[in-house]
Amino acid sequence: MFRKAIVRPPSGTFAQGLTSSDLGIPDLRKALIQHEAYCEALRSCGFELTTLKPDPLFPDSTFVEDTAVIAGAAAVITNPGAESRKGEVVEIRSVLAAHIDRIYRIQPPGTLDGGDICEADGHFFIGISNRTNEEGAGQLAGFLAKEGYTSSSVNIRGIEQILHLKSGIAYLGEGNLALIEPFLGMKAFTGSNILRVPPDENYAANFIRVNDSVLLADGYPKIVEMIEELGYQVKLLDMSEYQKMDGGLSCLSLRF
Ligand code: CIR
Repeated sequence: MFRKAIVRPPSGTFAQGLTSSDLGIPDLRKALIQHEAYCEALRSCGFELTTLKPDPLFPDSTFVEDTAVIAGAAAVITNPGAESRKGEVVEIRSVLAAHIDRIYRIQPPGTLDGGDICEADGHFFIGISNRTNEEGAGQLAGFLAKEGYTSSSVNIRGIEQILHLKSGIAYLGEGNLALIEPFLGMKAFTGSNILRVPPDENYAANFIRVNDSVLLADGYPKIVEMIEELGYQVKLLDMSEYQKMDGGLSCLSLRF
């Protein structure tokens, strides 16, 4: 069960963040409304939120998930792969230290973004991407092993349409793992009950299971039906302004 989450609303420099999408410039006013709805959804799922102040020095700092990996009673502070995001970890480290006893840190030349890490019942899939390198993945695997967790890495560098591993996979719980098409058939995922994300709904693959509910981006009815058929309760959130900045639903919070 998750109980706490860290979030950070976008700042006035949000539109200057990194993006590869051609969906247009995000509207900050709308983004803030969407962020508040996201926070409200987390609260309604039983979360106590720590809300950090928007930080204009770091345009992508609303995507807090990339700055740390939580593994039970421990946290691993990342070294984000993008130069402009490296300083985001400083404040996150001190905030997490107030809640979590053991804190590890990915050291250069290792790089790692939290969006590349997907946990499934104590096993961590680690994406090797343009943000997370082999060295960073190896350091994380070592920390996880110390904490009693297993991990395996998945190379996603050849998969063009995604930024992070979790842009294309999500763990629902109870052995159910959602995958976009390029991941189907990969050995790393054998043994799970696979939900195939319809290719025209790829963006919705980045959903989160939070306690008894599943938070999912609005506008993707086929995946909603698949998840509801498995007996989960789905809450929909408008993510349009974050999608413009390559951001998924999971990356707006650090949950523990
Ligand atoms: C970036 O490129 O770093 C941000 N504009 C988006 C990060 C999204 N993070 C995530 O999906 N975990």
